[in-house]
Amino acid sequence: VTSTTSTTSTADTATGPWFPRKMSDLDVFAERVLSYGAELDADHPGFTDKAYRARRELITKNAKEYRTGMPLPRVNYTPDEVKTWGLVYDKLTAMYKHSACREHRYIFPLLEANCGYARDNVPQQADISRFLKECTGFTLRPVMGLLSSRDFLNALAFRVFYATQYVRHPSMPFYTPEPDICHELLGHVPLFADPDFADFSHTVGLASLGASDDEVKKLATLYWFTVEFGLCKEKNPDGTDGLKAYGAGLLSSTGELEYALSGKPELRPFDPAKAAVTPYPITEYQPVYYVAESFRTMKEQVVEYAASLKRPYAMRYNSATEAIEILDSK
Ligand code: NLE
Ligand code: FE2
Repeated sequence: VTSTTSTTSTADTATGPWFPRKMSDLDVFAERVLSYGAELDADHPGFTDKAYRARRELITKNAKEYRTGMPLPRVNYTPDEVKTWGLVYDKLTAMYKHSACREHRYIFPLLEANCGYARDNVPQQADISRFLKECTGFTLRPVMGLLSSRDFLNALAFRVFYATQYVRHPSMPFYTPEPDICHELLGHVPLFADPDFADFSHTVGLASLGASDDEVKKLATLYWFTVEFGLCKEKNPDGTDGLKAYGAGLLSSTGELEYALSGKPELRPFDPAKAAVTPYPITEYQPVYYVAESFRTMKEQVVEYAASLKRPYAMRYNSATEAIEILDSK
């Protein structure tokens, strides 16, 4: 049986937790932000900065009010915000040459050519989303701050990536514990233009639909050690073994990118079952990084792991109707 009817309700279904069935079901996520939303947490560097807080509130209001089908909100960044972006941009783009994985290095110049990526311009979600849609079918949506792991992963099943639009506090340009536009645009966006990475993210998203809390936690942890903080081996041009970053949390932090590749932190060979249950801190450099044999093998390992999770029925995403179809329900 294939069925695409659904209602927007947050009640659990008979077979497990509720999950979005059509694109507009994502609209309920807009106001369900965990922390760093309109109200900053007390340990945030901008907590006592009144002007920064007011600015954040203005930018996150767009996300709060965004609904499926609306044009993506454009933000007029202030000269100070552009300055912070430029500082991060200059330092990171210089490091990417020797630290970023091949896929990231390949796509970055295309973003400069097509999406307004430049040291003196903060690119707009609308332009990037249009570009990604053409490359891999992924689109962006604005978000106020951190979503729950379930909501965030569920959206990936719709080939939707939630991205913040505000700029990090100017007092901490080279490491921030929370996502900001530098993290999303410099760290995540390049890989969403890569077809293999897009399919991989989509698979993780599908696996999260209706999954148990325990499974969602494992998938989110796996996501953390790969998409956010993953390292992979890559041959250097001279044939020797090299180590590169593909995790967005590293590719958006000059401080942690350097640290991760410095030989100081513990490196473990990537194993999805192990990574999925490894505890991690969120407000400091990671004590442990998992190293994949290659970007491609990481993808294959995670897809295999996701397939091993037992589901009550098979699901697929229909990109024409932008809905999840349930197949062979038992
Ligand atoms: N630490 C990252 C940065 O400074 O860009 C952000 C990580 C968000 C999970
Ligand atoms: Fe992220």
